[in-house]
Amino acid sequence: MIRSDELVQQATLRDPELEAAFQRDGYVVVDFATPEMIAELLDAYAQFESGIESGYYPSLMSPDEDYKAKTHFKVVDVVWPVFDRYIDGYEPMLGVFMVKHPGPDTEVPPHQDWIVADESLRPTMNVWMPLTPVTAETGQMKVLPGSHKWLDGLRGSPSFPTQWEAEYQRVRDELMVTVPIEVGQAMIYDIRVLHGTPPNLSDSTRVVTSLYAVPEGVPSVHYHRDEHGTVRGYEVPRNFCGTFMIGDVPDGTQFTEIPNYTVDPLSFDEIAQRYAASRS
Ligand SMILES: O=C(O)CCC(=O)C(=O)O
Repeated sequence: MIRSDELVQQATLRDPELEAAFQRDGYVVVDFATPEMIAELLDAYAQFESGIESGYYPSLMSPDEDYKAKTHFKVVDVVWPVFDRYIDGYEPMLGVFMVKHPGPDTEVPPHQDWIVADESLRPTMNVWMPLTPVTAETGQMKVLPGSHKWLDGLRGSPSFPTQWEAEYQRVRDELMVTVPIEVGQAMIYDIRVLHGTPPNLSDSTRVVTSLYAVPEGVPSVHYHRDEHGTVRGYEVPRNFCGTFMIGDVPDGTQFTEIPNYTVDPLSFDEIAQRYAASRS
């Protein structure tokens, strides 16, 4: 028999005030990094060769597994001790650099991150921590507050239909809010919250580090959608993202198959109504 106290959802953020803001918005901005942490990570960024010289890339897009492993371990080493002080009952999953070279084609359009673990009981978390200034010119983070609670659908590779795709420009321009984040701060968020960044229109490269964390002991998963629209879910190793290349079929144990996978698209008005309802 389930006791009523077992049904109370476990808090994600250790601090009750941050937890309340996180439950409402799906993200919080906090003081996070010392100058020494930033210097150590910038040093690693300068030393490790991703093999990618232009555009926008998270480390996991590099074909070099050695680079991805080195980056992961360095980010975990520096960032996890602080992240762990904010979130309760999690373990690190993937550490990356998110690099945005200058260029008008470097927008990261609104998206939710891939499902990497079961989210039915506890969210998967990420910390997004600038190592160089994130400004209006280099492209500030934009989010749709509260959207972690009311957007539906599976998320994986290489691409999945989404409820907002037909309306993403209006959602981005009319509803999403800019989140100022200074070097030394970080945004901690539920990876279901809709987020994205505009292009880097400055003349310098923007470098951010990011660390994903999953509830302790929860298996890693990946959803793949093939060219016929069939979605398959796989249980995969924890370091899956360190070896997987987008376009590949995951090498894991399949646990589900959904032929002709679809989502219910939302009109702009429906999205605006859900957003307004979640704010009231
Ligand atoms: O680094 C960026 O500009 C965007 C990052 C992002 O959207 C993500 O981490 O999912």
